[in-house]
Amino acid sequence: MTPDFTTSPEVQEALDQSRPVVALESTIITHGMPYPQNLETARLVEQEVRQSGAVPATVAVINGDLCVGLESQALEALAQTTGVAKLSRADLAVCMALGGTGSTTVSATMIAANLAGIAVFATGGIGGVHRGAEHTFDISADLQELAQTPVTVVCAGAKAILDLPKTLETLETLGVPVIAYGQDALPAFWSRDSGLTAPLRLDEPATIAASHKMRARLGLPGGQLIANPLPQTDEIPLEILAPLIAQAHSEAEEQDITGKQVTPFLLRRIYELTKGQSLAANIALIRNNARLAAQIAVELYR
Ligand code: PSU
Ligand code: MN
Repeated sequence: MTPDFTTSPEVQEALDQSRPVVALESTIITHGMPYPQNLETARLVEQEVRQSGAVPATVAVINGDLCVGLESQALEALAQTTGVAKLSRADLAVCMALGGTGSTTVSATMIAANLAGIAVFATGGIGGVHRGAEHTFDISADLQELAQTPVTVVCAGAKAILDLPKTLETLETLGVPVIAYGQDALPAFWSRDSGLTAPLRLDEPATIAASHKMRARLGLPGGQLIANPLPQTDEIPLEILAPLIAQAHSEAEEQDITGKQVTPFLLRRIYELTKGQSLAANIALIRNNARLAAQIAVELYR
């Protein structure tokens, strides 16, 4: 049985020629940012990957097709469509079987990347253990995926809307290496320092690539999580964010926001409460992650 996915001509050519490719997710486009900044950012991110010597492969399900690499028009249509499904491991196959359209979260993008033979993936922030998870059991499927799918995921740390200590503990239990890039502290998405020390630190794309290969040689099934601090000029210090995050959380609770809606709701409220500053930081960090992911992919093929 052939794997059920479609690669764009550009991505297929790169894979055929063993040239570096970086997978990109699409939930950040449909659920993480407003239009038109989402489309502009998606294009800038693809450009960053190209400028650093790799080919970008944005992943989404379009009319039942699992697309690895989106052509410009498909990307534009996805960015403008509202009410698109947000797909994780659990609902990817149902969406495809019904011929539906959906954006892929970190978990579903990792599945697609692995199917296509893409080893590196850049995103903004991963999902994790939500605050209050001891009551809600809200733990992102992204964590399980990192435990079982061998893709190196570059993010800016976990979002400060999550419970970061519980997220780290869970990743340790699952055997996922959490590697801060170029510093000891675990970055927290909009801030460079979460106040927690990352379990691991690497300073070079080459060593990140080497440890990716070493995991494969050991037969370890899961991926690596690279936490790349955003550029200093774009960061929002935790002291400023903390009260806004607390406010967004109590609003989510009051309004009974649950399940898949939680993350998009919190991101949208923080965007509003920071008067757009969180979006500027989000754009800067995803571009920064795309560059590092491309550098790692280049090293993997060297
Ligand atoms: N980071 C962002 N915006 C997003 C996400 C991450 O800046 O929209 C998405 C990612 O696709 C991630 C998902 O996989 O949120 C996690 O959702 P949940 O917490 O429902 O598992
Ligand atoms: Mn959740």
